Amino acid sequence: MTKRALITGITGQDGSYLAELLLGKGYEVHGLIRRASTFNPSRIDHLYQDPHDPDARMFLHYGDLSDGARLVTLLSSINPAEVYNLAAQSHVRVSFDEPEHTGDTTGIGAIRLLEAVRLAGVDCRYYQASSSEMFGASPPPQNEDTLFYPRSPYGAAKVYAYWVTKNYREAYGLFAVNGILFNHESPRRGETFVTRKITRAVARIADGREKYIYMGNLDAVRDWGYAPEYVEGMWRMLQADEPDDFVLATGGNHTVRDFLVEAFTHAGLNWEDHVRFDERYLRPTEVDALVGDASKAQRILDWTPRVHTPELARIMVDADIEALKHEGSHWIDHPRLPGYGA
Ligand code: NDP
Ligand code: GDR
Repeated sequence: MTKRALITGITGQDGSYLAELLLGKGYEVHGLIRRASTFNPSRIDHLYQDPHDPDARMFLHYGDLSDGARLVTLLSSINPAEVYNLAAQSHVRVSFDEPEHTGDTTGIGAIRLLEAVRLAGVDCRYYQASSSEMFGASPPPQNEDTLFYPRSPYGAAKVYAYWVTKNYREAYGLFAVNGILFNHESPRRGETFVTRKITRAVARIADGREKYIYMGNLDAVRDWGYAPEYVEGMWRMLQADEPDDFVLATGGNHTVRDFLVEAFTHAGLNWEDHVRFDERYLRPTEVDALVGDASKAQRILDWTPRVHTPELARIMVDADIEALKHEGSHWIDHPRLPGYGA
């Protein structure tokens, strides 16, 4: 029988790769999308199927994590075997500007969806997109046993979502898992996250369209992996024998400056000629260093990342240089890396 999955956040970076992965595995995929004055399905355009087509296996539904009643209705009518909660206000810097909205979507949104699963009486497995931002000020390397010490409204909201997911597992026997994912990027990454901001700027500077990029803290250390490999990890968590929580990370240790050097050098540019400081990109409290230890996922899920940060930077620069040739298209995949296992 065809397996049915519901993805919230299907229009985001991860949602688009996950939809692709699940369709490739034969699933029927349902995605939650938000009503906006302009339709924004650019990351999933290539997956679109006319719902009138009898063979269509991807369906989109209007809804919002702030609307609990709608979530109950949708869950009852779709009756999915797997639910992936990827929707969130996901930008850490923005969460300081919109703390209440972030708490409502990123934190309370998770319990609305869990409660909808319970009220609709759906027998499903549930994935919560938890984050390394929950570790915040706890020093690296971080794993599933590391103390949470969030440093932003976003991080605090994700801690709430993490605990209610665990609570629904213990209280109601729901197969609910937390994937604690470290930063993962791709040519589809949102344009205001640091990696994509850099690689887009490199392409535009190399092409003579811009001269400078304005940046915040270059000393922050992150563990940047490749998004298609991470969505494979999400899926594996829901296929496990027992529900549990897993860190996904590469274990790499790179500063924002390292990423700048790699990206600019790859395009034959000297980063110091083009990078300027702007304090507006600093955060009231910063997360200094996130470096993950994914040995549990390696052992239990047989999940191993292959793309490490320097290669990722090069993939993203190449993709942004290519995308600039087709200005107007939002992203272009790198032909060398069709996805996990390729
Ligand atoms: P994106 O920001 O690219 O995508 C977020 C998605 O959530 C979009 O589809 C967005 O819709 C949707 N969304 C936002 N608010 C609502 C709402 N109120 N109701 C319904 N949908 C909403 O995030 P990523 O794909 O990068 O990340 C996916 C998830 O994983 C997020 O929860 C993020 O916090 C988490 N995460 C991400 C990591 C990363 O490095 N990428 C690491 C760890 C965790 P729209 O397109 O309409 O804005
Ligand atoms: P992060 O990602 O906060 O780790 O959250 P982001 O790319 O925004 O920042 C990474 C680091 O770069 C520093 N930085 C800048 N960041 C941005 N965005 N813009 C700048 O100009 C800039 N200059 C320096 C930041 O201070 C920070 O230290 C991401 C999101 O995807 C979350 O949803 C997810 O949970 C975590 O990764 C894991």
